[in-house]
Formats: sequence, C-alpha cells, structure tokens
Amino acid sequence: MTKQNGESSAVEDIKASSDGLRGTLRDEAADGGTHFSATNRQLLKFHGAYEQDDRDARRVRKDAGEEPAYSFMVRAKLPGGVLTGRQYQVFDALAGRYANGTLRVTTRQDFQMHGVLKGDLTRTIAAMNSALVTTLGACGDVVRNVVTCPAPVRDPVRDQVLGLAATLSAHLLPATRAYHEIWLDGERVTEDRAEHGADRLYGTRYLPRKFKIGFGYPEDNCCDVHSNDLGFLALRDGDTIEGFNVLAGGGLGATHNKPETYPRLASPLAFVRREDVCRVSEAVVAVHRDYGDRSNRKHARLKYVIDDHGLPWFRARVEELLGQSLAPARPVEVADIHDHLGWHDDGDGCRFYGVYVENGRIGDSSDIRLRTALREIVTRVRPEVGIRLTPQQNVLITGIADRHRELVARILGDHGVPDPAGVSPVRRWSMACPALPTCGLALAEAERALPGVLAALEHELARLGIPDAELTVRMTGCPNGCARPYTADLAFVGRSADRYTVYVGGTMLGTRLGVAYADLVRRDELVSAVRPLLERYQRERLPNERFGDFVYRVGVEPVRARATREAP
Ligand code: SRM
Ligand code: SF4
Repeated sequence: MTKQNGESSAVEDIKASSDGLRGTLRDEAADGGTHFSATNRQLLKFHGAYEQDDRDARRVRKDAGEEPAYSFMVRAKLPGGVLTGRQYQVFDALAGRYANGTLRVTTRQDFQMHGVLKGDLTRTIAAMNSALVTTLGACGDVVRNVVTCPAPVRDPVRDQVLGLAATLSAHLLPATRAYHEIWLDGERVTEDRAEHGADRLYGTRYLPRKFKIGFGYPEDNCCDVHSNDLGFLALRDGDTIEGFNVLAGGGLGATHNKPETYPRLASPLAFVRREDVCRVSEAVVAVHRDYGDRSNRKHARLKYVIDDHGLPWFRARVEELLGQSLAPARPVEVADIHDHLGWHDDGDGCRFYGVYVENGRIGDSSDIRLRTALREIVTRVRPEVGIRLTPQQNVLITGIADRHRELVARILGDHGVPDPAGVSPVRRWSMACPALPTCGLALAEAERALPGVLAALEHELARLGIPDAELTVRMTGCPNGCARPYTADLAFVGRSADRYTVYVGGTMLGTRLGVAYADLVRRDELVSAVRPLLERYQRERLPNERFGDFVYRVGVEPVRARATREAP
C-alpha cells in the first residue's frame, strides 16, 4: 500500500519549503504593503489569518484601476469556546480598534475578526496572545479548534470533557517557534511545545488538509460531533466518564457537480478510555498525515482515506500505530440536543444566560446593540463572569451571581437584545456562514440573506398554523458546508449569484444528512419552493415530529423527484 498518491499539490511544496511555517512572513508583515505574496498567503493560514478583499467593492475598484480592498480575517482558537471576562474585553477592544467593529462567533466556537489591515495584523495577534489566546492552527492543514458543549450545567462529566478538549488542543498544536518569532517578536507567551524543534507529529509538510475534532454527548449533540474528522461521544458512569465512542471520517465539504466530493458523517470506530484520548487522537491524525491525498486537495480529507481503503483497513492502521487493538464502539445513539439559551442554574451557586446571536455576529445595529451590552456586562459584573461560545454561533454569559441577575437582564433589555423565549424556534436554531462580502469562496449570499429568508419562512409557518415548528435552517454561500447545512432539517446552499440548492431531511441531532430537494432556486423563491413540503408536514406529521424527520419518514426520493420537475 503506497502512502503517497501522485504528484504533490502546490500547497505541499509551499509547506515543505517554509522552514517550519516561517516563509518570509515576518519581513512581509512589516513591509508596509497591503497584502502578502501567494506563498506567504498560504502560510499565513496556519497562523490563524486569511487574506481577503471586500467583494462588494471589487468591481468598482477594478473599473477604477485600483487594487482590491485587502484586509484580513483573524481567527482565535478557543477550545470549547471558553473565555474569561478579561479575555472577552480584549477581543471587544480589538474589534473596535483594528477590525470592522464586530466579533463573529464561528460554528467551531472561535472568534473571528474581519477587516484587519495588514499593518495592524501583528498588533492584533500579539494582543490576543497577551490575553493568553492563540491563533496558531486556527486555520491551515493542522488540527483545528477542538469543539465541545460549553454549557456549565451542573455536570462533572462536562467539566472533565471541557478540560480534556483544552488538553487535547494543546497536545496537537504545531510545535514551530515561527509563530512566536513572527508575531510575538520571539517572546514565548502562550503555552506550546515550540522548543522541541522539528514537529514530531506534523513533520515538515503538516497534514494533507485541515483536521477537526469534537466531543459530544448522546444526550446533547450541540457540537455536531459526526461532522468532525474525529469525534468522541462521551459515555458516562454516574458522575464520571466511562469512556468515549470514537467516530472517524466526518466532513461536510463538497463541490457542485463533482460527485466524487461529498459530505459524510463520522463512522463508529472504537471505544476508548479517557486516558487514551490523546494517544488515539494522535494515531488517527498520523494515519491522515501518512495516507491522506497530497496531490488533490479536494480529495484530501480523512473521510476519503476511510472510504477509499475501508473502515477495517483504517482501524488496522490506527491499531498498528497504537501497538494494541481497539475495543469495538458501544451501541449508543445520539438522542437529543440543546441550544442552552436563556437562564440556567450552573450548580455552583451561579447562573448562566444563553444569548441568541443572529448568525454569530456580535455588533451594534440601530435596534440591537449586543456588542455594547456584552461589554457593559463583563465590565460591571465582575470578577466571576465569563463568556463562552457555542457551536450554534451563540454566546453564554457564565458565572452570574444571583445578585447580578437583574442587572444582566436589564443591560440586555436596554440594548434591545432579544429574549430567546421570544425568538421563533426556526430563527433560534438557524445558522449562516459569513459568505459575501468577506469569503473568497462564496458563490451567493448567506449571513446577509438568511434573516430575510427566515422572516418569509416564519410568515409561512404562521400561515400554516405551526409557528412553533422546530427545525434547523442553515444557509451557506457555497457547498463547503461551513454552517453545517447538510445535517439541518432545511438548508440553502449557494449555487451561483442569488441561486441555491435546497436540502431537506437532515436532523437537528446531526446524525443524518439531508438530500438535495430542488436546485438553482432563486433566493426570493426559497420558501415557496418548500411550501408543498411544509403543507404536507402540517397535515401529516406525527406528534412532536420534526420537519427533517417527517421528510425522511415519508421518503425523500418522491419529494425530490417532484421538486426537480418543478424547479425553475
Ligand atoms: Fe469553513 C473554508 C468560514 C466552519 C468547511 N471556511 C472557509 C473559509 C476560510 C474560506 C476560504 O477558505 O477562503 C471561510 C472564511 C469566511 C470568512 O469570511 O470568515 C470559512 N468555516 C468558516 C466559519 C467562520 C463559518 C461560520 O459561519 O462560523 C467556520 C469557522 C470554524 C472555526 O472556527 O474553525 C467554518 N468550515 C466550517 C465547517 C463546520 C464545522 O467544522 O463544524 C465546515 C464543514 C466541516 C468540514 O470541515 O468538512 C467547513 N470551510 C470548509 C471548507 C470545505 C473543506 C473540505 O473538506 O472541502 C472550506 C474550503 C477549504 O478548506 O478549501 C472552508
Ligand atoms: Fe465561504 Fe462557502 Fe464557507 Fe460560506 S460555506 S464561509 S461561502 S467557504
């Protein structure tokens, strides 16, 4: 069995000759220009930043003979989405000083800032590090942010898992000192393994592609664990962790009209004890490193290694590296999911409050001033208060003592932040990716378009007499799947300017993929395209049956065939 397939892709050469991700980034970051060379642009991703340009301004600037309006997206890596109040204040200040005045909660519990100019990049990254937050490995061909439920819900198991997520994230961080040399002027501030020289795990070429890890619970899969390359489903024994079912080969990215690319849910691989999580993760990552496709980046995720060789082969490779056989996965199914919004007891004498954040964007608009509200809360309610980011793009304000409860509620209310109880279920469970104008890969709108589409959907559900129908609606600007559309009950995936493929039949639990129902649907016709299905759902659903489950039960093939005939 060969470990390499064909010629290396251009990115492979860039990594291999980068001198541990250094390239000439340090010089270029300080050269006074607006953007990086093509080589450094690739390396920059490993350091947590993406070069972008304002796509709204592209045409005008081009016609005027001007260069694109370059700026940078900076992503901080926050295992389990946990921040102290003080760290949140640093992000808030940076968003105002160097970015576009907003912070964005990502679907993997990170913070992203958009609109950072090249001249401010070093200051931005250094300021995050001085708050003990790294951007290293937030993007690039390495292990990305480790996700898990962030809710402090009186549960020792969840506390332990949060700790494990942070430990695993640190364990799999690239060891290069380049990050410190480039952005921190050689100072070692955050904890990493930078002194160990050449990277023991990643070698000189790092991974063939990004690699994602998540920890979920059968009783709460709020992190969509099956969408990860490597997932751990925590099984409990009372208040302790009995072990984890290991799931491998999840990933959602696909390309329109390329059937060889597809979303895939992770498959059960094994059962492991808590003390083996780091070792097993390292072995799975190493198999991806050694057998992933380095010639074709569209075929380089772990899911393709597993599908190309088969799960038994994959298990054998992992066992080989571990030097022991793996126990079979336990027969456990995901049964529920929570969004953790509203008021909850944290079991430690305090409360936490889950704030609904539309598409994860924390900013100040004329009617909702969420960024100001959160700033005021972390400034006034100290010292216990913390901020946690959920994989559903929402924010939890944690550590609220009883004496502060009214104050927090008042600050939120005064700034127009909606009480989640008053947000329709369909909106509350919705997500969109950033898409235009920042994402270079967007084919259509998402974040800016979803609120309007949801208003039309809310209207339709009210007309049908089912305003409280619970369904996840997700929208992305392209098929890469950043807002995890394929596991949603209903999803709109950007196809071309203003046109979408409509997916139905996924599940809120994240355990089933939807299928394409209609293609090339115009944005203003998305809701009418699914109207016949919604009407049928209203008439024929079983008690408490969710939309995706209904579609799945009645059979997706007949509804899809009908929609295809009706598609414009
Ligand atoms: Fe993503 C690329 C945004 C979660 C699959 N993703 C991108 C880039 C960096 C565009 C680019 O490569 O030029 C986007 C930046 C846009 C911007 O302006 O900010 C981007 N992805 C996001 C975020 C911010 C979406 C969000 O609404 O929160 C999420 C950041 C997560 C984080 O903090 O690390 C984000 N991306 C995801 C997820 C969901 C998840 O991991 O749970 C997926 C699907 C799961 C998966 O990985 O398969 C996802 N993003 C992709 C892909 C497709 C990868 C593939 O296997 O083909 C790309 C394109 C690529 O890598 O070439 C991509
Ligand atoms: Fe960009 Fe596509 Fe990801 Fe949306 S799904 S952020 S458009 S890559």
